Amino acid sequence: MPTTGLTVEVLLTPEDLRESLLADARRGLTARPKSLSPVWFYDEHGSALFDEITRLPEYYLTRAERGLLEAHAAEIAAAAGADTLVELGSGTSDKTRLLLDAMTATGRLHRYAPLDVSEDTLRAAAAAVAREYPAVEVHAVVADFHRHLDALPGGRRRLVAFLGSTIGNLTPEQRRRFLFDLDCALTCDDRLLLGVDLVKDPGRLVAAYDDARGVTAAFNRNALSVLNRMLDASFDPGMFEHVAEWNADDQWMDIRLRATTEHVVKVGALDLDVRFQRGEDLHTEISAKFTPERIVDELAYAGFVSEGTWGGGGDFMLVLARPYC
Ligand code: SAH
Ligand code: AVI
Repeated sequence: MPTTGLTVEVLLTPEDLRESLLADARRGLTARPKSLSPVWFYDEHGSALFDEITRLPEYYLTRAERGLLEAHAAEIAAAAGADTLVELGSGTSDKTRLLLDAMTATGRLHRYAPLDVSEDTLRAAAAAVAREYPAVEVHAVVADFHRHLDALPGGRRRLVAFLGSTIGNLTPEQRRRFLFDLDCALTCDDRLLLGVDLVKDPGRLVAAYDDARGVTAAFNRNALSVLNRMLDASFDPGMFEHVAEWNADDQWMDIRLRATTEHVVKVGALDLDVRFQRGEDLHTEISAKFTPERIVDELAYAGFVSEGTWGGGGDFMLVLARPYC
C-alpha cells in the first residue's frame, strides 16, 4: 500500500558509501594495529543482528533507555516544545515511538526526520512510522552524521535525538568534532536529546558485549561478510574470534576480531593482500561509557547548555541540551 506523507532524501548514495568504505578499508587494513570503522556493521543483516542484540538479557542499554523514555518522554517533549523530531542513527526507530507519542500529545509535532547510513533499514522504519502516525510528515534522510550535519531537515523548532549511546561508538576526536558541528547546525530554539551509557561494573559491560548466545560475535563478524561482498574480499569469518574487553584507561569497551591462525586475505577492490598473524587483532569498534559529569562537560565544551538529565544515578542517562545562544 503506498504511504502518503513519506519522502526519502538520499545524501549518501550507494556509490558514496562504497567510496568511503574503500578509503576506510585501505587505511585500516594497512595500519598497525589493523582497524575498521563500525559503520561496516550496518548492512541489512547487521542491522537485524543489532535489533536482536537489543533484546538480549545481557544487553541492558536499550531496556534502560526505553525505561527512561517511558517515564520521562512527556517531560522531555514539553521542555523541547518542538514541531520536528530529527533522529540521528535512527535504525529501526523503535524507541522513538515513545518520543513521537509524547510529542504528538503536545499538539505541536508535524515532522519526523530519521537519518541513517543504512538505507534499507531506514526506508522500512520510515514507512512503518508514516503508516502508524498519519498526521506526521516523515522525511527520511540517507546520510552520514559525520558528513551531513549541515544538511539536516529544517523545522521551526527541532528536537534532535541521538539515542542508544551511538555517540559512544565515536572516537574522542570524532565525538568532539561531531558535537561542534552539531552545535553549529542547530538554531537557538533547537534542542538535543542525547542517550549515553554510564560507567559500571566491568563484568556487566563485558557480558553485554560478549553474550552467551553469540549474537554480538555474529554482529562483529558480519563486518567481514560486508567487506567480502562490497570489496570482493576473501575473509573467512570463521577464522576470527570475537573479543570484547573493558579498557579502564580510556573508559570504553574495545571490540575486536582476533585471527585464530596465520593467513592472508585478498581484498580484490583494493588489489591488496592482507596478512594476519595468529592472534593478531582487527579492531572494529569502541563503545565509550560516561560519567554524568564528563558528558555534561563535553557538551559544554562544544557549546551546549544542559537543561535536564534523567537516569544519572543508574545504568544509562538522557541529557536534554540547548546551544548556548
Ligand atoms: N538509535 C537506534 C539504533 C542504534 S544502532 C537505537 O537506539 O537502538 C546505530 C545506528 O546508527 C545504526 O542504525 C547505524 O546504521 C547508524 N549509523 C552508524 N554510523 C552512522 C553514520 N556515520 N551516519 C549515520 N548513521 C550511522
Ligand atoms: C549502536 N551502539 C551503541 C552499540 C553499542 O552498544 O556500542 C553497538 C554494539 N556493538 C556491540 N553490541 C552493540
